[in-house]
Amino acid sequence: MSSIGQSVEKAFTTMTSTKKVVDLQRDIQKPQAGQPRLTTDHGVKVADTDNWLKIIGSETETQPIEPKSGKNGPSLLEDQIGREKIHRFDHERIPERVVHARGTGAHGYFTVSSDRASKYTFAPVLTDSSRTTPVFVRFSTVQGSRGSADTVRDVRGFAVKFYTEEGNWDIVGNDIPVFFIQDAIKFPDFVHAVKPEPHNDVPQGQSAHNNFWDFVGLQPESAHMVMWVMSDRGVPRSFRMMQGFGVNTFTLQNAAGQRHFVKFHFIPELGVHSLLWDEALKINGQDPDFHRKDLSEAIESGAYPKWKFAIQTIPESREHEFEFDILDATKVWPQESVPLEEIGELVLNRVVDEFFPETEQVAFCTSHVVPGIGFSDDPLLQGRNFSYFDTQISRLGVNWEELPINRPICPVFNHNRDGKSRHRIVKSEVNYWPNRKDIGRPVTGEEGGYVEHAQYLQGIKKRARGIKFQEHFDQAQLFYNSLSAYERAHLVSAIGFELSHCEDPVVYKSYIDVLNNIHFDLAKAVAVKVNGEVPTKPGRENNGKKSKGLSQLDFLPKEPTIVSRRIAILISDGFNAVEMQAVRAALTSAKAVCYLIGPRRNYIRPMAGQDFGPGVFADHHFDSQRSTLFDAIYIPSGEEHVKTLGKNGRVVHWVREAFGHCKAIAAVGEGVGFLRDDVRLPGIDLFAPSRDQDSDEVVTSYGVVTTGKYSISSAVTDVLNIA
Ligand code: HDD
Repeated sequence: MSSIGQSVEKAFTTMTSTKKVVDLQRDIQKPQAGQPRLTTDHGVKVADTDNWLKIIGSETETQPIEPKSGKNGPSLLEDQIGREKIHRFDHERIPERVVHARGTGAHGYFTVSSDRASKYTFAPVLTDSSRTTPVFVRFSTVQGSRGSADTVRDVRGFAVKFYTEEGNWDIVGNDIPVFFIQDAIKFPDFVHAVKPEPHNDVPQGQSAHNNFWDFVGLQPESAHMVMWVMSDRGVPRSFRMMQGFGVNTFTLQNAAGQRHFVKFHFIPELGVHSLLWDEALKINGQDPDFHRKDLSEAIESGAYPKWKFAIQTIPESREHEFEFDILDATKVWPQESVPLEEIGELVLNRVVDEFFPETEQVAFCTSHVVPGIGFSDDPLLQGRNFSYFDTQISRLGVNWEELPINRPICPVFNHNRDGKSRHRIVKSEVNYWPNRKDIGRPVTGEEGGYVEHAQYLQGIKKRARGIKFQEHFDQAQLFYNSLSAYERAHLVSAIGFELSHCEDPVVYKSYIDVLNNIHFDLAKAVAVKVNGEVPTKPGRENNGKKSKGLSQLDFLPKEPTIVSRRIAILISDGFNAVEMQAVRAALTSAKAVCYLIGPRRNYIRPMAGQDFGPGVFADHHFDSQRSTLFDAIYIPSGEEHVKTLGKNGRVVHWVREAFGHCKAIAAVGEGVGFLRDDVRLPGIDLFAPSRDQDSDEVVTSYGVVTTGKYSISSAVTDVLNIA
């Protein structure tokens, strides 16, 4: 490798290296071609991995036994090498996660950007700006199994493991700030209802079925969360373009011993964006790994996903000032009364080396907190604190925290012993406390030991929920009222789609009553679609309240950006390669990712007079990709090329479909004519030519259809102007 290459590699390694990444190196094998050679698990070199040890027989006793001509005889149980290979294979699968089975993960780091949090906590991970805390983040869907598709309508998991100097801290959150249920004891019922139905194991990766809607109809505390998941939040464009929420109420404790309730927020730098439902449905078939590929492509191209980390805090003394219970996970804390304070930044900058040992074996626990961070009496959180550790034992074994991806970067020592697959070897005569040797002594709070906040409690022991936990529709209304007109329209279509997939009239008819408690118009619109009973008056009065931070429009990036957006450039023989290169360079320098799509994956010949050797190589052909996999399209000029495009039904469909999905479509020169005459986009003025300011003469001829995703459209327009 050249010295420039080496220094680039070194810089890249340093940038993407954290203490955790270094820690993982202890367990990483980096095989080179030819080395190491094949061995068994017990280290014996293997001479033949293709043939089971067997009897190769001869036809007669006298005939010589030639391996190549001999007769195949029985395989021998004796073959310890063959047996080991099959044993290991037979046990490759571990139980998939009971929920959130499908996911993908990446490494990164967390830094503190302001000292605001020191008012609330003494945890250095949130207050020490000189620290870089390594993290591992796993994104997931909830309902589908490991092999399901990425772009289903579902909640997305957003689980973050902070490897702090004081131990691991896990935020096991979602991309939606509220939850379906209030009390952990309802979780098995909820999960059974949303998962495939028990009699036929249908459907996969969907909530569009009788049992889910039956359950949520009968459990009205879910109404608020159902609104969120049926909104565009349920179909994110990318894991990198969604928010993350800790959902539950935690607590922070400061150096003076004061306690605040806290909610955690991650806000994506690229803004919050979603797919259209039609796109999501098609991508499910076209590329079921769309989201996981998107994450690794972005990281590998250096477009590191980033989130601002913010907190909302409420002092203990104000706990009961709100009309909702601040420990109820079906409620948001409206930003108007509890503002967000930005305190840090999360960056993902390294893909995993191997999926199973890292992404599949990573295991999170809400109970994993570090000094300065604690729990609240949120009944959902209390149950979660039991459930996660328990599930890791059945999935990974009791020593799961010794696995490389899960082990902390700080020293670990205690008197826990034995169990399946114990790795650590402790050389000591004592494994209990107190002991005569003073080994494994507990640590005081002053020395950094975890000390629970002392809390005064009085009450009766009872199976019940607090009084404010009885209200279920106020915030469902708040959410619906806060959406823009197009977001509401999408919500109506989504619920309409789902309820239409429920065959039992009891289910879809009764859910209309729930909707009518949220909004009269919503209930009527859905009822008409799904053959429900159209209500004649609202189920309850609308509170008319709105809040910021609920509509996705509140999370557009500060400046329009096309960073990491996928742009398809449609070309065929005779295209203007010089112009294409200029536009592509401008798009690429704005950090978009361009793909050339042509009639074949091979060299495509430019127009006469342009010397590009054998041509320009197309990354894909028109049939191997679909418009749904891209954010924008650009069609260069070139008479012959445009004629060919116009005769190709697939290409015409490409552009019409992209237009239908409100994508930016840019064309130059004859490309504009193609849009006008062959694609025939309705109602669009394709002639927005630039005019010379003095002479008013047309100086360029390009058309940009700016119908939808503003960030792409405006940026593409800018870029074309530059080009
Ligand atoms: Fe959970 C996994 C998020 C309620 C029990 N949950 C899991 C994951 C996420 C969440 C992101 C995947 C973690 C990973 O990537 O490995 N869960 C939530 C949120 C909840 C929530 C945001 C509500 C605030 N969960 C919840 C309850 C219970 C569980 C109430 C049980 C009482 N969750 C589990 C689990 C899982 C899990 C069964 C399956 C795999 C795992 O834990 O590690 O224990």
